[in-house]
Amino acid sequence: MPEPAFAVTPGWLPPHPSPSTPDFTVPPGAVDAHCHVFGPAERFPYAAGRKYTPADASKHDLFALRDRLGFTRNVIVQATCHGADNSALVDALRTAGHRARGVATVRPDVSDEELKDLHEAGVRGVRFNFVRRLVDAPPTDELAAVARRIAPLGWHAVVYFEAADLPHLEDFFASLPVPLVVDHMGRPDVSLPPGGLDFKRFLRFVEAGDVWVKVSCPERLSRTGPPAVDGERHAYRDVVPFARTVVERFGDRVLWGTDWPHPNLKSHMPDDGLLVDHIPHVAATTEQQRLLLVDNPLRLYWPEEAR
Ligand code: 0GY
Repeated sequence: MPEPAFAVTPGWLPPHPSPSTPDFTVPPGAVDAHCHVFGPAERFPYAAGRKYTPADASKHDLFALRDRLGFTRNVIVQATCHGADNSALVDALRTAGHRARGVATVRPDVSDEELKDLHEAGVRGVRFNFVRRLVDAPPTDELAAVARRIAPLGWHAVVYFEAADLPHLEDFFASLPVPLVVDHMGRPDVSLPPGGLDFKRFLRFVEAGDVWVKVSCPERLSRTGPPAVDGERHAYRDVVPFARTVVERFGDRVLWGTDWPHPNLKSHMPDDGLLVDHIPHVAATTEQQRLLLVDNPLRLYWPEEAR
């Protein structure tokens, strides 16, 4: 085959080869409430219309990371590169049994039978992704139709959007008949003050509805990045005031996740151990940590076990 006449940039970086052991010990029963499985492509091909191609990231590697970081359970979230084919997700859920729940992508014409199968596999929500670099979002009336289908199952909608899009989406979100879970704090611009108008608007939105927030992905939001000094384990410090504000105001509606294997990250591949050491900076008390990592995800994903 002739060499291409241009440099081919891979659409992926592989996950960190050897995440460090965190200093912070997560409480017993902790849930990593935002992570993914990808492929393997030869068994679970990526969607034809995807906007990036990730490195394969298997269920076995995810469960090994769970154990290494001290977590007990996972919430596995369907990412755009698998489109609305939830086979890799369902396969991982079936292997994990009660130790994982899932968030799927479905179309409005999904059959009752398919929804029942997804529920039995452990799916408890759908994801609506509005991030333009990732997906051409379906029209909101289609998404509203999906929400009406899943409401009777007691599921929720995980929503992923950029901060600048919240003003256009807020009325639509308020009209949905299901609880909402916002990915990555609605992606605030952390170079702006946490007390500024944009983040205040986000906090008002959370305050007003049945809205939960993942205080996740400092590695995507940070402008300062991981520590420049070797051995320094307090990373992504510019994100802390935002996450801390959310945890302090909405302690019983926050979740945390690694986002492993960190799809579509082009800047650097985070050390998952360092991400865990970020947690006590955003949830400072043991009570906040227990809510964030155990009680809240159990209420949403394992309500039969929640206290
Ligand atoms: C994340 C973040 C990203 C990717 C996706 O569905 C996806 O492809 O959500 C991103 O690129 O910001 O939560 O996985």
